[in-house]
Amino acid sequence: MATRKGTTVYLYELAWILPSFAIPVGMLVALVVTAFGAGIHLPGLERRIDPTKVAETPPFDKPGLVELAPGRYEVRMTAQIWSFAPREIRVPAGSTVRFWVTSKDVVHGLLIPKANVNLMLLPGQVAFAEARFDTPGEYLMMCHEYCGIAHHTMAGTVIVEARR
Ligand SMILES: [Cu+2]
Repeated sequence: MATRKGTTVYLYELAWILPSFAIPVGMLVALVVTAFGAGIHLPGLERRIDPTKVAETPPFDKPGLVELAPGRYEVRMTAQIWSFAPREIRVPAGSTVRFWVTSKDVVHGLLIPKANVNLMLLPGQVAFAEARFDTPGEYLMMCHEYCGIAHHTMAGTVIVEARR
């Protein structure tokens, strides 16, 4: 009897010990896969500019859309209370757009739900995203980090024009 009881306790113990090892190992694997496989990481020093001099620092001294090649665009964008510059971007359907964005003042966000763009914009930290716009129409860009009293008005548009 004493042996059976002892075995039962051991099995219950094992049922807790195994997950207590498996869960942290699983989390570590997820961390390694996202960091090295998906390239997700914390903001680094290499893309940092002086947040007080964003307006003078290229390419953010001239915010706007630049055509790199046919169908390939780059937008240099700044976020400030409570707007994006440029506020409107026009590209033909089928274009790939590279977004380089930073904030001039407080923490903002850039969310384009229909294009799977989701960036946190820290002052002076240059954020990057690339998106392809195949379907003509208007794509809402909005700030999704609360940035003050008029946060809800901070929005812009990507207009994707049909090719003729
Ligand atoms: Cu905001």
